[in-house]
Amino acid sequence: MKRLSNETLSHVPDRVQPPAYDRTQLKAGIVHLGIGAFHRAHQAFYTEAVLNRFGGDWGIIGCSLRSASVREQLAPQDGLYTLVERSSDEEKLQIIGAVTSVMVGPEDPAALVQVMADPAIKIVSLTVTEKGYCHDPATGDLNLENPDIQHDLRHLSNPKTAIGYLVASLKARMETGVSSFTAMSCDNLPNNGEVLEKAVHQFAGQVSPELAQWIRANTTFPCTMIDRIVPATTDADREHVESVLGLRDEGTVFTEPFTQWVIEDNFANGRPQWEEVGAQLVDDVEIFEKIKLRLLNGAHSTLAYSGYLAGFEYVSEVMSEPAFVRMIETYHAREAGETVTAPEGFDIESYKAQLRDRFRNTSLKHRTWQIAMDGSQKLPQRLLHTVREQLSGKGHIDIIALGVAAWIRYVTGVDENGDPIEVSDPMAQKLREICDRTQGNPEAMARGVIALREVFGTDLIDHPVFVEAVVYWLTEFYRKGVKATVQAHFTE
Ligand code: CS2
Repeated sequence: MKRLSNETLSHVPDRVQPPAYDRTQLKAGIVHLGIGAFHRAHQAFYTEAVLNRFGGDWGIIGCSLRSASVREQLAPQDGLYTLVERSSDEEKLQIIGAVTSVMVGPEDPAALVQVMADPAIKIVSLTVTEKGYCHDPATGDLNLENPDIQHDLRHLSNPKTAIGYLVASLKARMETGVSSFTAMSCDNLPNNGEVLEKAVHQFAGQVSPELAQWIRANTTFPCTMIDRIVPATTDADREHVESVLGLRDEGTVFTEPFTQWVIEDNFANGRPQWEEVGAQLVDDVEIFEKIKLRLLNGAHSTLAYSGYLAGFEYVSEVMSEPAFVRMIETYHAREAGETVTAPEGFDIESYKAQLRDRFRNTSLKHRTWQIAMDGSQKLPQRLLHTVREQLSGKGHIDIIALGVAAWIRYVTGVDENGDPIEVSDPMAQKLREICDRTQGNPEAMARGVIALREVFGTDLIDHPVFVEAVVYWLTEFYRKGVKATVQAHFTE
């Protein structure tokens, strides 16, 4: 079967929307670090819409900082891939042409630094996941003990981390008199621009005061709120696209129709007209980010751990179980709902109902296991900040405590049938050791995990209300199982 490419693009059927601009004229103005499925379904989708409307020089050089798999998918296809938007009863296919090439950092780090230092590059954007910031999630400080950060401080011209690449290329720009780019985080972190800025400044401060000063004066780090559910692509997805296109597309991405992007309008060196194609350019992103992280991601993580343990493979399956839906409705109404105030004109009740509908989308195969990844990096901003706010005002924390207990039960690495769980988390080993040591004693297990300062900070360790609530749920899980516990507590 022929591959999708510039040459075969004209063969795609009419129901598939191709790029509307001349790709041969497309130049790159953006380098994106972390070209996974999420970027291809979100920022590249908005940029494609800008190119479709205005043409221009905002093509994207996509970079992988780890494996070569995306390059292998996209290079033979000249960067083209199919984006499939699926609701429960409809699907829309579009070919995205915004990606001009894909680079693999580890193959030649200096070459990537050089590309990032090119004056044509005006924006470097990132989706490198929470752990890619190499920071301490509880304090937000760059973790100077992180072995990859230590490597980058010693070998700045051949970096490994996103932070190292940013500082190395900004240093090259300073030394050659090239104006700075904008560094734009698109990861699911509160104040993601500030997190990135702090990490870059702390790293640059270790390199030279002059560089740190130059970055402070020239580089901007807008905050963004990004939202679109993008499950990992499956073989069945690729086969489906092949049957529609009559061409093989190894790089296809499936997503939902919903999409939202709120961007702080703080760019050092120009930007595409994303506001013309649906993005919101605003002065302050914080409230949007807080609403999304707490109502969407907090619910997602709670559903993922409890749902996985209850035997559900996909989020839509968890949402077919009424007790789990009631649990999330209660979480939305009370715990997360009580800590967010919607901006003027934002109908938060419809937003919550819409979120639950999005989770119910049966045409997306979103695995609970996928969301369960990296809990140690996600829990602080998704659940624990809410706990702190609620505890300070004696608010509800029950379902958050349930979510934390489900996470602890999950990272034991053994499910309720005694089968292994593949726990993917930078702290997996440490977590496993605590759980193994305290096996059979849910209270000791909960206390042992909550003592992890990197995740829980220092204030929750001895908080009697929080600790007691987590111990309660974990004990229930071991006694009755997760599904029966949720059913017992969230029946009408
Ligand atoms: C999910 C998110 O994998 C996860 O942890 O909660 O990726 C979620 O799908 C997106 O944030 C939706 O915008």
